[in-house]
Amino acid sequence: MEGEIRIRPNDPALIPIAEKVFAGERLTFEDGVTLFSSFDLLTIGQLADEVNRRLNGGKYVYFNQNRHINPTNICAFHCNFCSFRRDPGDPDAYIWSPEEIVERIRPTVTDEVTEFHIVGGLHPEYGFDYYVNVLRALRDAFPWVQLKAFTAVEIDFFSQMTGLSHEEVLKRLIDAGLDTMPGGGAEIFHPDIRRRICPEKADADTWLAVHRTAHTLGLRTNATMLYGHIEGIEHRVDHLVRLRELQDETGGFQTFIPLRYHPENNQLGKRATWTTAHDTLKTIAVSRLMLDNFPHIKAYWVMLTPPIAQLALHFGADDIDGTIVEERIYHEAGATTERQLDRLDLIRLVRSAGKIPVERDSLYRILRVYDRPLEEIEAEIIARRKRRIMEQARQRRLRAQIQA
Ligand code: V47
Repeated sequence: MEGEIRIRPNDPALIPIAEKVFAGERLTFEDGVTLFSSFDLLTIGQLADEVNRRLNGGKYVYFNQNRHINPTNICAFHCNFCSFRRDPGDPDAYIWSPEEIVERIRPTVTDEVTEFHIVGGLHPEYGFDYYVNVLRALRDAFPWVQLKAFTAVEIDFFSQMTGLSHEEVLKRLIDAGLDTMPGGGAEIFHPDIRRRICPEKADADTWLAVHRTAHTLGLRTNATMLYGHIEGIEHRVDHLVRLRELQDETGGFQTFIPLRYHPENNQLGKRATWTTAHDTLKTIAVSRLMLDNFPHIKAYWVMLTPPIAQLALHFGADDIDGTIVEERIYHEAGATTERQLDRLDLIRLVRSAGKIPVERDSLYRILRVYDRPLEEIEAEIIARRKRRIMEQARQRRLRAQIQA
């Protein structure tokens, strides 16, 4: 029966919200505040799981074979939550040329990798051409890989650097190979918090305007929220509502990724600490409930840790991101997770959470569904890996023979 409550909340404040969820009604700002204020985590999780079932079937979990690339850590801005940025001249500051990037990553890019995730510092002196050339070099060297590159903050920086409009910057990047945009740089939209954690960064209206323009040009993009530092519940809900409004307008967002604040080696860490697993699961679930028009919610395993990412799959998330390879931003800020997982690790992680892994590309086109017995999948992937290693060895022998 429509509107019937099929669960029994322990927190009575959640009863009207549960009614709305089962009736398929949109939740309000006040509902969001009530959800974040409640400690009835299991009810909130069940409601989010119900919405995920409705939107995504509930049985399947997406992942991809991707590779993160951070072309430079030199950054003109000084966001106080960032442990990754460096000033020019710092001993461990770096900037890789487009050719260097291609050579660095070549050994890890198999024909199964489908996405490069490219974000980095806003270099004060390298021009826009450098960033365009990074995309061109990657597109030329690995034409089968989709390029998910540059946050709205980077797009706005390129626009300021060149005097070009956001639209023109995006068009030039699309021409160089840009396929989709990541969701970074959103942090917390509310000005009371934004000016305290990233005063130099594009403001909320600008971040949203860049995504609106990208959607108008046909790009699909993601969105994030940096939570668990000095923001309050109202700031989180305000953030989610603003994203929902833009999605109503354009429909261009694919995935929302709540980013758990990591407090090590950054200024903000003097005032904020690690948030709890309870808060993380609640944030995933409330995001699923508030963002009723977002197709996917991502439990970014490198940030949550694999065990919490597994739990998140029962709290509304339907994506765990990908193989990553060489994560830097979170490891500078205290992440203790692996820097990468291979395809088999991700499949095992999803299967042992009772879900079916689905390998996707950047646009959520389905490439493979791993629903056969796990032993069969393991045997096939291991055999494929052996064949690849043997072929690489054969190539090395032949090259040596020719050069001798
Ligand atoms: O915008 C920086 C965040 C973001 C810290 O679109 C931090 O699929 C926590 O946006 N603690 C970049 N977070 C990463 C990002 C992302 C990640 C995974 C997938 C996708 C996607 C996007 O990282 C930044 C900032 O919000 N960040 N420092 C920190 N100390």
